[in-house]
Amino acid sequence: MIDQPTPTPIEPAQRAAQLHTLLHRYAHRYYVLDDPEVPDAEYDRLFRELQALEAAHPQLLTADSPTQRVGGAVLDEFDKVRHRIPMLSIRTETDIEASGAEAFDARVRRELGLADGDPAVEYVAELKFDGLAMSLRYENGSLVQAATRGDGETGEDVTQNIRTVHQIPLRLTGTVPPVLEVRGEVYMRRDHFEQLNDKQREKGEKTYINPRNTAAGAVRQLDPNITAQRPLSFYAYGLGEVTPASEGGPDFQTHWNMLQTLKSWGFPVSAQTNTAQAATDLIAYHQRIGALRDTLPFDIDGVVYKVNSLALQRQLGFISREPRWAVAHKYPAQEQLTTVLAIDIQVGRTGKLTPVAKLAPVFVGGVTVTNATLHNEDEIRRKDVRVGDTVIVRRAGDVIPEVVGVLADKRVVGAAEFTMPRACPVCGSAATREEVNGEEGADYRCTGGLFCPAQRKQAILHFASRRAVDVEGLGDKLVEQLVDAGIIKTLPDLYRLGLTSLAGLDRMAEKSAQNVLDALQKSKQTTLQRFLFGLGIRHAGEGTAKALTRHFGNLDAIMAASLEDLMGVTDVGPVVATSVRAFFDEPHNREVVEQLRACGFTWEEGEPVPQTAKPLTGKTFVITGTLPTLSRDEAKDRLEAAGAKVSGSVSKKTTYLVAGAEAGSKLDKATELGVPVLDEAGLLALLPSP
Ligand code: I6G
Repeated sequence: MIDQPTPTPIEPAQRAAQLHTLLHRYAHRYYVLDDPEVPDAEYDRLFRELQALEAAHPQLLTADSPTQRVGGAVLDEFDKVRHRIPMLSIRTETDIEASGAEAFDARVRRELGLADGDPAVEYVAELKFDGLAMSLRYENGSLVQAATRGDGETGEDVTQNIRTVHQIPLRLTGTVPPVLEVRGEVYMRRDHFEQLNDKQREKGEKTYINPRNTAAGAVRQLDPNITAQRPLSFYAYGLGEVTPASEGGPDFQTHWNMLQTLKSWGFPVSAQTNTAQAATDLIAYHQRIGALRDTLPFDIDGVVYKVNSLALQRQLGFISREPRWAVAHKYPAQEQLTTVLAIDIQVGRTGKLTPVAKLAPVFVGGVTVTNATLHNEDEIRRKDVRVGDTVIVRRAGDVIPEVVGVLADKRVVGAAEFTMPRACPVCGSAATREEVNGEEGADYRCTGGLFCPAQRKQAILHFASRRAVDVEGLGDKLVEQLVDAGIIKTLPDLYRLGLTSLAGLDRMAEKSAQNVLDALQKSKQTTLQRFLFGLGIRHAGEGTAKALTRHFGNLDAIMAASLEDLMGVTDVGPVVATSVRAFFDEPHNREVVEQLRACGFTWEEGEPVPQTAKPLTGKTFVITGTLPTLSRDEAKDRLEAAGAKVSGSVSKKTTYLVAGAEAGSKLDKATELGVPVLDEAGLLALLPSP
């Protein structure tokens, strides 16, 4: 028998060291470079292995272990930290035009004694993230302390909290000086901020005002477990105390070179950092970043220019604690304070009521803002916005201005809580809160769909559409003209149009006008189902119109049906039934229906059709792609006539997918869910002959 060498079991300490290296590297690739090297599951597996190892051998647990990013004890207060090198502030150039950059370059050149003919000064241009300044101290490559700026001399020790920020390395890579203080900005990305606010909304809790305040609040949490739940980011832009070159520390010649080295040690450095020659390059940078500003994943309030040569920086020195070699060149503020003068309600084309704050005019995001959306009743409640309040209004890019928060301590005594009106401010019809998927939705809607001037164009176009009463040639341009010119106010006015008023419209020849009148005349011979569908009752599509027609037989019976009666109709649930009832409860709508009837609409009214068993009752079909002979509408009509339900999306409840040529994702979904797929021949085999 041959002696097999047994593999020597790896020492726990050695394995822990291996795991540290791997996990630090993977985390750096994931969080800093945004370029993951291994799947999350692999990271988690190694992480758990290290946790188990540290639990079994507590002596292996070090402060810079990748496992030490979460939680920690709740503090009573933060310890004070005296900055060995003060944390300076940076001069702000308030002139946001190109002249701001020119003035800085001119100042630098003057201070350096450069004449007009002397060479250009080289700068580094960087983003000024809207966050809070942080000083990170590393000793022998491990993070030992994180401190806020405070007054620049003394800050607060927030190490526990900062450990939870994944972009901040707990241990550095490469050869690093024994003492290294790195300065930079902790901030929150906008998408992370929105996700945090989505969670707040789901919990029905107050939303945060902006990423900057949220990041600042998270850093100053006494409970690090709370900080750990706030996704913070970091970027490095400078140095504090560093082992001097004479004692083996780095000997940087330029700011640019220093930033590249910080990057190689594991710090996130903004990819938008550039070198720049003279004022022309600075101006171009300010303009380029200004144009990009709204597409960046984080807020910036300006850019920063720094003289690149560290020798020149030393020569320039400081003035009243601000470096002469750097300046922040701002952009227009995206948030401002103003007061709420009133809360108005706007009614959209579909009847949605949107509360809008009328504001004392304020210059924000480059324009004067007087209105800001408040979205809906819940949002107003969450933010507790009241008339008279001082609010923060935000306008970024082309996004509609928004009230992001209220300064509660500035509220005037007696300011009343806002309540949504229960009547449409445009037409006086009842406004009701919608249901969405059986739950209370956030929006109120005007129920006077046919009558409400705000919904007029939409209502007319829908009524005239092909699957409703089908008025050929009545498109949106014509409806727009007719309504804007005040020729028609309500739907029945359409049927009172004369040739003269129509032919008098822009670009309307007499022949075309006559065609429209003929089409209007023709549309009056219709079916009850089409007429009912054309009324545009919310949630009542063609399927509902068909079911109601079949069940009740005539319009009067439908208009008179109680909620219970309506819910007794096949495929009519509480949402649809409530909506139909609310529609016919609104006197304005009944009036319009009566007027339309008086215009001469005719259809065969009959006795309610007894619900006989149909061959495809209870089966749900989805149609996708192009069928060889049947149009999509024909297939739908024939399926429905056979008792089937035709749905728009594939789910586990779908009985068959009918797929024609160029069937796309619906076919993939059906295959994935194991839903049987039919071609046109298969469909025809299931249908009774027409
Ligand atoms: O507050 C700051 C933001 C950005 C800075 C800064 C910076 O560079 C990109 N640089 C310095 C030197 C200082 N504050 C003091």
